[in-house]
Amino acid sequence: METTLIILKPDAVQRGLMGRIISRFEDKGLQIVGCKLMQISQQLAATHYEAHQSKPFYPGLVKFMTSSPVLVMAVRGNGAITIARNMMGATFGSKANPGTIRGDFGVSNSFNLIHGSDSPEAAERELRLFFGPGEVLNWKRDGDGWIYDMSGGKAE
Ligand code: 3AN
Repeated sequence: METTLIILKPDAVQRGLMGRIISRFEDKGLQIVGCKLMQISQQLAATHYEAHQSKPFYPGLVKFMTSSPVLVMAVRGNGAITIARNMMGATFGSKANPGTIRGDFGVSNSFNLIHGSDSPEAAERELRLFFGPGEVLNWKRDGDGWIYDMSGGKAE
């Protein structure tokens, strides 16, 4: 099972889209194993986006991400990183396909509603940045036997 970091950005929270976006992940069969509303500090934004520090959009990105609360989630499932990225859609709302979160809920390129880790290494790093010890719960979901085929001894 993979766990990925999802951030519902300030525009998603301010526009009242949290419930609808969370529902998409639950409807898909992914499991929420961590969730909290928080205000991202300048320092956390700088660390999270350090790979983008030299990009022209970086100052605006940090200003946006620290401007208002975000909802951070740890989301788990088989192939959760790729599944979540596909559900999010292309980076820019104007380009994202219908049926994706960015494609259905936004038109802006800078205010693009959601972040999702893009690799297992990024997920591990980002989960550690945003969640402290004990904040990601390994809870048993009773419906898993109907979400995954467990007949071979592992989740398929
Ligand atoms: P994604 O979130 O789709 O993985 P990345 O990792 O390429 O996109 O970029 C990180 C974040 O930086 C994006 N979520 C987006 O908010 C912002 N960003 C990327 N490119 C631009 C751009 N050209 N103009 C404004 N913001 C951008």
